[in-house]
Amino acid sequence: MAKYQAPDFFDVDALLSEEERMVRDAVRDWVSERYLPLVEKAYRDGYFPKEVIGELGELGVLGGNLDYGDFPRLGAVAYGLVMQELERGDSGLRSFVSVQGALVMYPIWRFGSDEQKDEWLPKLYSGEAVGCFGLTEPDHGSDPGGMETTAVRDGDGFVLNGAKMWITNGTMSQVAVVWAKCEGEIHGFVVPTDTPGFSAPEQRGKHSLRASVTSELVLQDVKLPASAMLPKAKGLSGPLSCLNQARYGIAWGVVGAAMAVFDEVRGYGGQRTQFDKKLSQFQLYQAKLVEMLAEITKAQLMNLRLGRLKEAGTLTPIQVSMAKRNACHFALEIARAGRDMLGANGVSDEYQTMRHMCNLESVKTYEGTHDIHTLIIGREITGLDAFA
Ligand code: TGC
Ligand code: FAD
Repeated sequence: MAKYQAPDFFDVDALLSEEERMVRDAVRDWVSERYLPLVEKAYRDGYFPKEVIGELGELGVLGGNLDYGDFPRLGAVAYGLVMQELERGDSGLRSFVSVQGALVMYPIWRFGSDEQKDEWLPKLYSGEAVGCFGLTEPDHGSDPGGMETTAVRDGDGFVLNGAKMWITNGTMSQVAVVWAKCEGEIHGFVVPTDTPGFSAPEQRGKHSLRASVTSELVLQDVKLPASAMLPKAKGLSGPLSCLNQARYGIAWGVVGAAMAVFDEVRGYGGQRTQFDKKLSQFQLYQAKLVEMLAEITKAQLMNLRLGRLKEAGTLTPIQVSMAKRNACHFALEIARAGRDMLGANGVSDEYQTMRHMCNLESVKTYEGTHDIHTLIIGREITGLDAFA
């Protein structure tokens, strides 16, 4: 495979600190050397290559953005660059890290008790334990506020009943953060997955994110002590705050996938000859490359600004919605165009573009679909709530 040449048309590199570049380059090299040789087989056979989990811990990317204990903390831009590089490998890899850090460690860190933090954060940070986040249900995806999973008080503890669906990492997790209604109010629960009554059957048959584990969570009379509830989360804003963190990572991540596609088709056009000319010499081929690079460049700049706002503590959820929506839309458009530009080779798994394209269909859907983010931003612009 030719060496990866990351597109950086506006020299965004020059706007990064030396430390940010070092973190990015370390993950970039790890993805090239360690992960890319594994991913096509994993994708074809439909599994997550678990052997990388401990290495991700050693790289410091699992919850690396959290200010906890002696974790060496990554700034928001460095964290975003890590997501970009991981998703250059595969959206399933970035998903694993997003869920672990933004959707499992973050709620425990932000809403958990000291005991919950001490029990789970170090193990999740190192990769010794894997976690999942159960919000979506079979009948409640875009509308999580309608969830039907219940937590009923039982003596000093709770009994959980219900079902979650499309849960990343579910089957391979040791801990699940499960959202349920208790006396009509949404609360989060830290559920060890060996608790009797809890099971997480894997959902097979995906055309997308095949190198990622996706599962149902089934909760049948799952008895938990009072200490399992996240004490500081109450209402839908609890899980939605976690989504802000994960959506931030996605906005960066999908640009990595788009950058990988651009690199592949730029290289291909310079090699492949038709009508006695390189494909790259045809105006239509060039126009497609230009569209790709323009959207990648805009998204890189948007992400950098997003990250600096996050570091300043002024980033709003609406800004995250705009970045997630825009980046996913254009990354998918770029991958679809790239697939076409590779001709028949574009459907072969000797090229990575179609894998990215198929993955991005999921990424556009999860963490709030394109439509849902449109309506979130529309509500902000107009003051009128399309969900009410
Ligand atoms: P709404 O009335 O808008 O809000 C209810 C309460 O929540 C507050 N809130 C937020 N808080 C923090 N961050 C946000 N982004 C927030 N958005 C809203 C809001 O202020 C209110 O608070 P309070 O105190 O007044 O109660 O509620 P709604 O029911 O109308 O919500 C609509 C909507 C569309 C915003 C929301 O439900 C939504 O975002 N839906 C999309 C669902 C989604 O994104 N699910 C993702 C599941 S996890 C996942 O996909 C993981 S994939 C990971 C991987 O593999 O990488
Ligand atoms: P629906 O909500 O049924 O939407 C279907 C269509 O209707 C979409 O096009 C949507 O935009 C549109 N629509 C819905 N409401 C409106 C409206 N008001 N106005 C206009 N259009 C609307 N969830 C988790 O909790 N944890 C996870 O780890 C997780 N991982 C996932 C991994 C994968 C691979 C996938 C595919 C999903 C994952 N999800 C996870 C679930 C994901 O968050 C949901 O699929 C997503 O929120 C959309 O919900 P839905 O699939 O029920 O679609």
